[in-house]
Amino acid sequence: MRGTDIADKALIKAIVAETEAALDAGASPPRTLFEALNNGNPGDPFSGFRQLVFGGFTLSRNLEEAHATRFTHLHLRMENTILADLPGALRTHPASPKFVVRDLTKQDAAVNHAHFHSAGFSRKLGYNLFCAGNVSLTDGRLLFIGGHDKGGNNGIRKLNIYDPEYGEWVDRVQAPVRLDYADDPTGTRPRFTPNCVDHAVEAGRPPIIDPDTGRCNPRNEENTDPPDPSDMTFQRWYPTGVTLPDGTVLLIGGSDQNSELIKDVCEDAGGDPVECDTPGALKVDVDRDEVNRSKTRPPIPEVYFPQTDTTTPLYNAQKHFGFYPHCFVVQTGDGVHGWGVACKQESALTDDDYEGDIYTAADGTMRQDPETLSADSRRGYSPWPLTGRTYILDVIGALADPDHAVPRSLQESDQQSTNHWTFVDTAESAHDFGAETELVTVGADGHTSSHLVVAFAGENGSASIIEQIDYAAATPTWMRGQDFPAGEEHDQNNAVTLPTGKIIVLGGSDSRNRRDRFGVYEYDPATTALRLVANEVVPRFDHSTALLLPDATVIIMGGNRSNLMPAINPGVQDSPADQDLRNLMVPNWRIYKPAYLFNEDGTEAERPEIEWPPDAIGFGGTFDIEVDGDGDVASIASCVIIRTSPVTHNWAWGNRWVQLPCRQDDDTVTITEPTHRAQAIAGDYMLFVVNTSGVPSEGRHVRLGPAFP
Ligand SMILES: [Cu+2]
Repeated sequence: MRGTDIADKALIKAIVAETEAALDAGASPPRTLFEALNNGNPGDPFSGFRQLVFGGFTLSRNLEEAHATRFTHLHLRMENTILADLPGALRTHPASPKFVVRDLTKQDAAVNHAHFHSAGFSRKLGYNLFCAGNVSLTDGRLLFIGGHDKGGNNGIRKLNIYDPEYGEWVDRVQAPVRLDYADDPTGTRPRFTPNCVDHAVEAGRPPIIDPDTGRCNPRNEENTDPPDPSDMTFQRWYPTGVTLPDGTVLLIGGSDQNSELIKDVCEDAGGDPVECDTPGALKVDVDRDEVNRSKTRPPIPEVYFPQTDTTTPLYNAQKHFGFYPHCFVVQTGDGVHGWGVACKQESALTDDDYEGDIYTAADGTMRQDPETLSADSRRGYSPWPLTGRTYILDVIGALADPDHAVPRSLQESDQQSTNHWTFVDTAESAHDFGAETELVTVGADGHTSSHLVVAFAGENGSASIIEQIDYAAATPTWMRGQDFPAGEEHDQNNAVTLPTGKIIVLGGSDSRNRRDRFGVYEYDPATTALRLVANEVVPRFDHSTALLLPDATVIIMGGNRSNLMPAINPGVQDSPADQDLRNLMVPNWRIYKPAYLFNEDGTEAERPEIEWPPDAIGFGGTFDIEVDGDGDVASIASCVIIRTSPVTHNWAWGNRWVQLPCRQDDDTVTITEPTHRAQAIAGDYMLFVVNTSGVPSEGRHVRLGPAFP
């Protein structure tokens, strides 16, 4: 959630106007909107905008970096959580379409502005979804798992749900710090607020008020993440969600931090270090060692039940994963209960590491051993090395155990806390922060003939290798595909499975050497060959997103905004002139049109057309569609359904490609529905047919269900 989601827009406008006036007057103004909004008195926790909105905690600079540019005013009308109507939102200026970011003007932005709608706080969202888990439920609603409400690795317990049918977020309790802000946006009233007291009375506990400010103490999680019945037991940032064949959702992994352990670092007016409770002391930083030591990874999975809006932990199925463990529902048997969840990226901790005081899972006050941390630290916010070790979790078995919700700590050697996982194989790399995608093929006999998961490079391990595994094989084993070329190391990339079953990999970076990746690659899981098919011009890595659109093109969006303009001198700190150039950055989307949309002479290929698709399809039967087009164009070679689900952080969460058996009789194509609920998870899908020349139709929406047998 950006400040504009929850703050008084008039206040931001005033600050921006002041900044622009200062720029016009040739003064030395704050360089960025971020600075303009944060130039309050550092000794006064409520003098800056950031403190007002986020309760005194900082967010990382590059995520908020935006300049008071010509786009600012258009921006201000919009919340950070938006709904875009396609294709209007993709429209470019008809008289002068532009393809270079720095040429764009306010007029270009105005062409499609009306097709973007605020969908954040004004639609009842009350929490920060920054790096939450993202999945679609079987009824088409979107589930956002956890998120972030401060700095560091702090997670939240919230499960926020967006209902596209009503265009609204499901009711959740409002945070006392947000209520404080709404009462007094500028923090100028006498320093007392009733919100903490009211909330505490409701919850039957003493109010938690910051003695210095008289406001709700923003470091206390009761004030930033107040309890809701749907909450997870554990706070999570970067957790994974997996929608299961029965419509429930597995919640796993993620990060948290005990912010009450964080100590401020203060100086006096002369710049000398002093205790922070000294009169006149200025807060200059926080104690970084304490911050690192307070980072945790909840090893306990949970299950969310949408029908009751409740969650239960699985203390009997613990495993220590990284950020966003990549997990997929796989079939393990023939019956309705014959499925499990395959997860990779187990941490490299050993049994010895679990002894002592790494964490006490039972009460949630987990704390990393400082020696383990310093020895294994790879990067500031994700300090554990990860592995390619891959397991399948029997969720039904874990839930059936009456002890599953009884708190207990994780000990690797304690069978009671680590049950229900079956080891599969070890991939060479963990492929964390590498793209990963899955392809299921249903055979003519209704059985799964292959269930491929393909992993594209990533951070822990080699940043060049592609690996794939077939969960339909008798003994699923990771095997190597073609590597990315030398000098093209990849992480933070995006992968999109096309209707043809080939995978487009684009964006990404070599984050170890800070080099952006511009190649667009096509990977064929049938041959494991990789080839370069296009070159991008806009760098996209962390937080970028790529998604298949219904017209069978690929949209690529976002990315850390300070990187939308390439570094002028890679590896060198920006000069003021470079910074000015980078300040021209604007958020932009681009479309990749795969070669199947064109004939060899560059003209547009004629495409088969699906007519009369059903609204809903089920399991175990067949359904008919009509296909329009002449001759070869309408000769259908394959039929696929692709689940539509959120995409973020190099991962197409449950965005599953499923090829179904189909046969053609003139214009009618009869398609066999999936047999098992683990072959295709219930929910919204795009239905495509691909002709014998490899040209796909446009996708048509079908709803697969019901989730429950
Ligand atoms: Cu993130």
